[in-house]
Amino acid sequence: MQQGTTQQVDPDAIALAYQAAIAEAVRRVGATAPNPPVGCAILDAQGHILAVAAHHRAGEPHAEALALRRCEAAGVLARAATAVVTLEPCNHVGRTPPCTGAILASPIRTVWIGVRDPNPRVAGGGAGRLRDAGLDVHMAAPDSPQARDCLALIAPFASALRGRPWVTVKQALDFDGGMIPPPGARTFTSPSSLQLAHRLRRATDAIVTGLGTIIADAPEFTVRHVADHPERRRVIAVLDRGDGLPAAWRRQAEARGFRLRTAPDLPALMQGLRDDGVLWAMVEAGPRLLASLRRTDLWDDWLTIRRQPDAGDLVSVRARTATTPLRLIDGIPSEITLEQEATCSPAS
Ligand code: AOF
Ligand code: ZN
Repeated sequence: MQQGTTQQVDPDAIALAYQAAIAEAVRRVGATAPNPPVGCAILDAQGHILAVAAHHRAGEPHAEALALRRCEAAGVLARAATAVVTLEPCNHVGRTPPCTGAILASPIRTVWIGVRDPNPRVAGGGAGRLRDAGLDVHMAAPDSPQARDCLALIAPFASALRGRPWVTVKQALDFDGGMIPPPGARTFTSPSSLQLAHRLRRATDAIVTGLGTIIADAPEFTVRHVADHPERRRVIAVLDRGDGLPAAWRRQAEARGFRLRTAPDLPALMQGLRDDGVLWAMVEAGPRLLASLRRTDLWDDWLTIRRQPDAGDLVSVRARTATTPLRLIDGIPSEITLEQEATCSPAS
């Protein structure tokens, strides 16, 4: 091996590096589509973190390339020994050069990978290429919390590759189970639930709704209660069997930076979202659309915000798998009910 003996870095240092890389990637969830959010930490031979970076948006440097650039800018590139990445480094020329090349051109000799890239254009290539070049390449243990979070980070990306975006339903209920806010009120949820709803909008690439909701509420669908990603252009997909989208509302939505898409049924709508490069879509709709969606397998998690009679809201999540990206969002309860126990293994 070029750098003499490979140093074994303390497992705690690797776990901390994963944590830092995951946290950095989480900050970019909702900004990277059609690319996945990816984070990378670079360590010295003692396991100290030299730099952490995440992919910002499609067309900009990948996490590994940016982390290496930060090492260089800080004058510590010569000390770079280990890279910890949430996703297998790419081995292809896409919008940017391959990260395997950038790693091989650096002093890094050990690479820890959270999860393999499900992208068929690059799958398997990165880890293999690094191994062939003599690097020490490790995968996070499939049952580790690191692997689970790294899988959660790319769950929407992997879902889109399989054919439709990741779909999270957000439903607000009054304490008696009703969905309609009291007269005169646009919403009946507390400030903390409103913040959560806007954090979810920030993390997702599209909002799915029905024509009935547009006509009844003329919703804005913007991110207001938390800071949004700069220059983010999201999709609003409206289930509309006719041609009923009010022209004025459409104009206003487009003026707010949204791309509008309509479809006559849910499968066509999902196909359209996939064509738009949407990774993660959130459903904010009325009882009719939610009832028909509930009967399909076109959703992944169902988040309920239930107002309590004595102030405060109760947030609960039903998910189809434990690797739901919701677990990465601040304010989501750590207790997530699984719809199907069989799919709860992070390796599945
Ligand atoms: C990212 N960011 O940090 C990593 C990715 O078209 P490109 O060149 O941006 O390549 C996108 C693909 O690269 C993406 O689909 C994924 O498979 C792989 N890894 N992508 O956007 C990153 N490491
Ligand atoms: Zn890359």
